[in-house]
Amino acid sequence: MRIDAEVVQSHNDKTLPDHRESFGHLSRVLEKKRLEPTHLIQKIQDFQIAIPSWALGTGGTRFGRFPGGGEPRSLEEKMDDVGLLHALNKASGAISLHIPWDIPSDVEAIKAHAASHGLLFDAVNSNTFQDQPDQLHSYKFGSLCHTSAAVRKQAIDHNLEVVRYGEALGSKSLTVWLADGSSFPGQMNFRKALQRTLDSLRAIYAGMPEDWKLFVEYKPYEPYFYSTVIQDWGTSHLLASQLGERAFTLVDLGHHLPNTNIEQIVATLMMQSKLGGFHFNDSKFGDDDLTVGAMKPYQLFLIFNELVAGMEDPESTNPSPAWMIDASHNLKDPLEDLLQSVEAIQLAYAQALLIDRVALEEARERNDPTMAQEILQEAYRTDVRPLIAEARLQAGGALHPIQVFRTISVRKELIKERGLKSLSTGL
Ligand SMILES: [Mn+2]
Repeated sequence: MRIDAEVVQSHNDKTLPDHRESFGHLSRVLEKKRLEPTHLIQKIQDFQIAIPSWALGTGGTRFGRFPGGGEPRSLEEKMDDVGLLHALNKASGAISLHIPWDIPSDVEAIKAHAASHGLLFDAVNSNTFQDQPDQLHSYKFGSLCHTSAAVRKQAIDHNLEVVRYGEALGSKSLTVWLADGSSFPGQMNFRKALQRTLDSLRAIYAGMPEDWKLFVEYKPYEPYFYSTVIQDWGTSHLLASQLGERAFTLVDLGHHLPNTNIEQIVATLMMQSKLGGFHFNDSKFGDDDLTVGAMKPYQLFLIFNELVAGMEDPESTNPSPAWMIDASHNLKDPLEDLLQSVEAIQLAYAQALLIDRVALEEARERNDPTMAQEILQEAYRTDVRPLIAEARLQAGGALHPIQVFRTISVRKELIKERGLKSLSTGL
């Protein structure tokens, strides 16, 4: 299924007068703050967020999975789904693949298919947290950290194979998330496990093309419950620093213990030019992988405050981070959830662009916490939804993506095409 531009246009026409009114009002508010709407719209349009191939089907919990029907059955159909999102929001112009779930059988055909949707290939992801049916050695007790050199070699070779697939498709980075860890005190030699992980990552890093980046993800617990080899941003940063200048830390919003100050981590990593990528989601308790902005939109704004500060710093040498969603959808339609997530990211980004940074810095220098809070909340409490809608409208997207998605019955069409029982590969 594809959504024609004319269909989007005709839906936009119905709500255009209301939109014009609210955007006109917001434009006047912004201009009073000496902010140029056209400039903001350009920035919002340039901000593309990659959709992970594993989030297009219904995710599960460890207790069950309740598929909603019409899930993509192949890599082509996964790209079709991202194409649907991009046709509606014009902000999902990239897909992040996971190997072995997304091995391209015909590279040229896959590339042409992506191009027909206007999609690029973002970071590729390896998988050493599960055993595949044809696999010689098991990852039950770890992959890159394993005590056995043969297991480590298998995991390294898998990562290099993922790089080769990514290279063929035009991807420029590899994200490594390791489940490696232990569930019982005494089970693992922490020092040896970390050293072996570093050595394995060195072999992967050495096998990447020269223009590739390596993103090292971290997570404090799960699937193991006592220790994780790359447990936090400090460990990830340590590994990335020892690997070299094309290795970076990747921040996943769900990979922190409760109440962690993630915005401070972002600031520190950008200061060190080591923030490589971002996995957006939201959480209440742990790695809940909920819709972005569903739980803690103010935290998301504060994170974007640091991201924008880092990106706008003329002295910063941090490369532009790779933006990705990493979520799992158990209750909602995955595509609707992704539309909501992308919009939440755009809203937080736009609000962070409104912050009066000169005044904020002055307030900080004179130790004025009241005014610093006023400045941040002035930006946060501005309703920028018409601005995001206008950015979509000008790019040829929908004023109200979810409304269009429902009105033209996208899910029903997908079920008709793919069947009610179709299951997507992925988490
Ligand atoms: Mn992640």
